[in-house]
Amino acid sequence: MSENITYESIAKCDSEIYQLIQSEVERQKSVLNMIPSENYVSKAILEATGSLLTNKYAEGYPRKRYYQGMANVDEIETIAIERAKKLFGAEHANVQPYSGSPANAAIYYALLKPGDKIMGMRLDMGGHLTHGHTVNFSAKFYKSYPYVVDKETGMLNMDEIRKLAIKEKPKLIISGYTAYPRTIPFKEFHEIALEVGAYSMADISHIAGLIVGGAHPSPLPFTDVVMTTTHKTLRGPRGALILCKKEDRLANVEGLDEKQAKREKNLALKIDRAVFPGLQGGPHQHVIAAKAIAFSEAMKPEFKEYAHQIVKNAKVLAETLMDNGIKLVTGGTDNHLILIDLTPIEIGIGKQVAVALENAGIVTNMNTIPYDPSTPFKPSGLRIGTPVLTTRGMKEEEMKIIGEWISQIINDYENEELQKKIKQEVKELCEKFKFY
Ligand code: DSN
Repeated sequence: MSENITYESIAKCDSEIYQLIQSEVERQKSVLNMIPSENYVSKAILEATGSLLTNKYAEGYPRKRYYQGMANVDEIETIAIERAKKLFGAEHANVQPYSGSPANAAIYYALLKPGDKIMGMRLDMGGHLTHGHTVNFSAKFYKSYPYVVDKETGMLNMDEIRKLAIKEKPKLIISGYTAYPRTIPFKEFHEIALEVGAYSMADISHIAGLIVGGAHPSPLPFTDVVMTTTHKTLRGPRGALILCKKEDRLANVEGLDEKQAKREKNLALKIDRAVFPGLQGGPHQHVIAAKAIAFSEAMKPEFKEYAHQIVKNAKVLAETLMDNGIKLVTGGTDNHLILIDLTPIEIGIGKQVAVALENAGIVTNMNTIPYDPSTPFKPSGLRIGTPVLTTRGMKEEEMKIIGEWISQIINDYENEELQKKIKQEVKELCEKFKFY
């Protein structure tokens, strides 16, 4: 797939920004982008995010707004909602969240009271800041009881997670991660939530594209609330989406009259009201239009192929790395990402290796590994993924080549000559798999 994009108007009005955008276009074309949370969107999505829908204020929801001139954006938002529900098999969808963190904030605001207990995975184990990390609002307004992965295997230990849930009785149990390379047992998480009287929530930001493409089990329809960003494997614009059940199975209606009880039981309404007016103002209608396009792209048969190819590519890449003696957290992958444990080479060298790889045209990110003997600023891991390479059309054959390059750099990360040589080879490979 190859897409031509030009920015003639920006060139005419602001040469400084134009030059930087052009450099970024060149960078994205000429490197192997292996950051697992990034992707390259279609030209249709770029056009929608650059459209004049950005000019419109639209506080409220379709047919319940505070402004006139809503005919087109009401239609667009309604289409986006209906497509999201169909794509994921959800009872209710809110397409307004600006991004993942605000979406998670809205979910907590809808379901919890300040001081309620939440349980998500610890950040340094592969969780997310908004799942209860100490420096984040999620642990300031709520009491966080994080779970960890098993020290031996690097995998989720559902017995331990269940024990913690029974002990702490959280109001919300969160599954979904940013650096976990294995299948997530969403059903088991929901069953634990049922057992302890908690809401179940799945943050599927990383794997939403795999889920709708049939390459990872879905947390729907049973999970109470599901959140995803739209710009990762789902390959839409930068933004987020909340999906939920219509009914709040934990609603406390004691002492309420019929009308109040009906409202209290309405989970969809609680989520919508938490997003707006609870947290956000005017929704970004240009992004909502782009989300609608992304949902439609994700319903096409070729999206299924893409989702399965992401996983096939990651598995071949993981095998190639391990054949070269590279250690992987959990010993492999089931999804789009691989977490490399660099401690056998040296503790705390994630950053140096990420820089060495970037010098060779391979863009990744440093990451903590579970039970990292170093610090988050000097972690011992490297996170890599296959979504962008798959979007560009690369397959198993290319993964073997790339796996060899990454292994060589890791094993000799101070060798600048090697970096230069591989950079040239990377450029040649990228030329064969043009996207923009
Ligand atoms: N920053 C995202 C990631 O890279 O995984 C998570 O929000």
